[in-house]
Amino acid sequence: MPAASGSKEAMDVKHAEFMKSSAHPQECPPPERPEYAFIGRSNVGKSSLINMLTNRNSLAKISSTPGKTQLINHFVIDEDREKNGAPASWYLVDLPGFGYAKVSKSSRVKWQRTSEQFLKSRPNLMCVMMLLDSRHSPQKVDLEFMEWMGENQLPFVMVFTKVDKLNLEERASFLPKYEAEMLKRWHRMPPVYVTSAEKGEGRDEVLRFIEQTNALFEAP
Ligand SMILES: Nc1nc2c(ncn2[C@@H]2O[C@H](COP(=O)(O)OP(=O)(O)OP(=O)(O)O)[C@@H](O)[C@H]2O)c(=O)[nH]1
Ligand SMILES: [Mg+2]
Repeated sequence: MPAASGSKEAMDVKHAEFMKSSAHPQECPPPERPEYAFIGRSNVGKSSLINMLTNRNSLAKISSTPGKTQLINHFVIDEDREKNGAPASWYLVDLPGFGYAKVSKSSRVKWQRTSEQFLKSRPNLMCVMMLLDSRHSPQKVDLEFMEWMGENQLPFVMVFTKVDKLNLEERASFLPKYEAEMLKRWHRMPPVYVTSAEKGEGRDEVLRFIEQTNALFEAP
């Protein structure tokens, strides 16, 4: 039987469904599937990336409807899917965007507390997908948040968004620049994915990463 990592063909998403919005980590679905939390500053392109990965036009819109923006939103991907006889479905978690200047300080603090408690409480959290806008130089909030994840031993990968907006020169230089900043704080770079929701770039790579990581999940 081929190993999950042996297939060149990236997994595709057949089915994606909104499951639940939770105000507190305790209200989240039971940790019975591997889980990936998507996080990033407001406007980074999180909804667009989620829609691109799941092939849905407006899946992530649900998360931005008023009232849900401060919540932990669970989507179940490929609920009935199996691979090599084992369940192969997963949870995609859309966490509220952070660093949004227009929200009050108190709701920013609340966001942070909820998201941090959530991330620390999930035994099924396989990886945090840290979204970063490829047009922007490294931002303090992002660097600090990654540092916090490191301190708490939360695995994460960096997902650069909107690369279609870069010209050739920027495209060649944004990653080395970011890397130089990261290496001031880290011994080595986490895995990096370069994406464009507009062009579908990076989709296969991200889905392949998720599929390979799903294979490491041990059900509780
Ligand atoms: N050119 C280009 N534009 C993008 C891409 N991804 C997102 N955008 C645009 O960037 C803006 C923000 O995208 P969203 O997906 O709504 O970002 P978000 O992070 O979900 O934003 P909030 O939910 O408001 O915090 C929109 O105008 C998108 O059309 C991309 O890959 N390429
Ligand atoms: Mg959004």
